[in-house]
Amino acid sequence: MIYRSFDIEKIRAEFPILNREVNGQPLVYFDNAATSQTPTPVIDSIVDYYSRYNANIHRGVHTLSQEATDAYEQARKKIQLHFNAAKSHEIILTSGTTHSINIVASGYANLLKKGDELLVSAMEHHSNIVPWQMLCKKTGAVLKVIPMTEKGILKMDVFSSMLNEKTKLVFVNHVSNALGTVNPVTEIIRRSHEVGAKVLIDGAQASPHIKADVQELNVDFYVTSAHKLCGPTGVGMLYGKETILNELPPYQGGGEMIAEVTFEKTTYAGLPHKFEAGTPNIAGGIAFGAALDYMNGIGFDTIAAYENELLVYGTQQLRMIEGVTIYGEAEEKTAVISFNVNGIHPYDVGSILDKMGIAVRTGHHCAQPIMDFYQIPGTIRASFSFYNTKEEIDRMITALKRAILMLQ
Ligand code: C6P
Repeated sequence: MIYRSFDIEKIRAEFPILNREVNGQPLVYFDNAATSQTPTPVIDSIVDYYSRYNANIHRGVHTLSQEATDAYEQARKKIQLHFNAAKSHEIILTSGTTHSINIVASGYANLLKKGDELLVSAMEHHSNIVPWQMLCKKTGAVLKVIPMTEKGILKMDVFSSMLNEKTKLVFVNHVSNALGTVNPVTEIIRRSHEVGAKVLIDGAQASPHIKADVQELNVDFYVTSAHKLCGPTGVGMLYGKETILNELPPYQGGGEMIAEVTFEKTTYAGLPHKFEAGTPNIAGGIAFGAALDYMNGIGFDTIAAYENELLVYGTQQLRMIEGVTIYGEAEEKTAVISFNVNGIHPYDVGSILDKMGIAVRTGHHCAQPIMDFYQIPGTIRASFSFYNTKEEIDRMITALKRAILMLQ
């Protein structure tokens, strides 16, 4: 099938894992929101690094070290250009979204006081809740929750009424991992800045679908993980405005992050190294850059349009099955469908689908407050990527119908 400028068969051929069978059936991989699959050019970039120029970076004068340093710094540049950061040193390479958020949360430990207010949305991943709770414990600041509607849409009028001169930080995901809702982040950032609050946007679920422009958003911090967008696990980024990152203390001490060390005192390196203690995931960083090249080669507009067709089709097909409830009905959604079938535990459905070669995620998706909101133990989550097809959705629907017959 040819889809506009993109040839789905050619794209699928670039993902070796899509050729495998699971439980005797061709794999249908619908767990892309947990981690995406890896195309050959990204795998090759890792093999190439370990085969030709594996060496530590920023340390050696020898050729291998310089080649590795150049490739790593080139990857940082690619990430900078992709997210349109003003400067490459505003991109801190981390081990992923969770690490990135913890750097910021721990950085504010001495910058907040008792009674300061932090706002978090009702639809956050635990990574964007727990570090702030820990920060509140240390500082006496108070965590307040921006509520959402039954459809999984943030109540923006309530949000506005919560903002005041005590609000210091606001954290919201660009896209909810459990509901697929695309949040109005431009508006959230604008309104937060009016009261002088800084904003961190968790872009982990947006990055595979939406090309965020951090300067246009005027966001203070933007974070993501490479493994959500065809890159490897164990690497991600923290974007922060230079002036704000300069105010935050380092997160960890060690090699790389120093200017000078004596037993009496240490002075720290400038950005980005101040936040990059120790030997990083060098191959991962380089592969992160390769993943962005790969996805930009297809084009984010093309990806989003194709995935939206899958979302619309999958939603229609699921709605035709009696007893299915879909959670997350915002008008603007990425290709994530969270659902349940009357009275059947999501885990049971997920296990039967797996027997038929179909990978979906079941459970609370590290977003327990959302499950509490709907008073459910969890959901079945099918999350699509640009390498999935409508035929695969048909297979899931057929398998789901069989699972329902078996379980009801
Ligand atoms: N969500 C999911 O199945 P890490 O683990 O640090 O790469 O990403 C954490 C994270 C943070 N924010 C959001 C919105 C996320 O979706 C995730 C990861 C996966 O939904 C694994 S729990």
